[in-house]
Amino acid sequence: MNNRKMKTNRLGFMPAIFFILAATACGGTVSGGTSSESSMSPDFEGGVKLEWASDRSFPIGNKNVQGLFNDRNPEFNPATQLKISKIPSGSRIDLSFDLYLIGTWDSGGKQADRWTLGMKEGGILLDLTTFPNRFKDPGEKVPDGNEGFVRIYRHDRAYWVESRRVSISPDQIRGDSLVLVFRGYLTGRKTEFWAIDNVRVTTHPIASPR
Ligand SMILES: [Ca+2]
Ligand SMILES: [Ca+2]
Repeated sequence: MNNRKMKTNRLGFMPAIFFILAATACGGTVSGGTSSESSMSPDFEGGVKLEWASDRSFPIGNKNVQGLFNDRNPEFNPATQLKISKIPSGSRIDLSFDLYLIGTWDSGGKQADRWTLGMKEGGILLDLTTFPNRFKDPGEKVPDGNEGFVRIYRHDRAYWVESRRVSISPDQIRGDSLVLVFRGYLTGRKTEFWAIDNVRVTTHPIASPR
């Protein structure tokens, strides 16, 4: 019953979100300055081309973030991928993004969760097992240090945001493209979710050793 309600709600607001994103993407492409604000839009930064596998978004605060994700709940995507192509030979890639951790993520214990950023070809760049989701009470009703709340399944879920940064060295890049996989491993089907925003990719040419 709850599931059915959720689906109806999501279909109701999705067209409006797509319109906003389309407008953002167009504006960004023309100006070249604002497109990186949205992690949804195909983007060009530092000469590289970015393509996202997922185009789902969700409103959090005054932003549309990419998500929500949950690998235990078929109503949500379990992961997303970012393909970076046209990478200049011998470049180092720096990637930064905001990770939204929503609900009652657990840092250890029987309900422990995990979040990883890896390369599709192999290799984990970021492996998170501790999360900022803290509560002042054992019943996890009073969050501590959260950024705000998101309404999901008729519950206001607290969320925390972590800014993360990784560097990918030239020897980790084969050819001129790379596929990054963002993935969470959750125990909570309706209590734990994640999303990403403000994804920035910059390339730094490194002189080849000789
Ligand atoms: Ca939990
Ligand atoms: Ca958990």
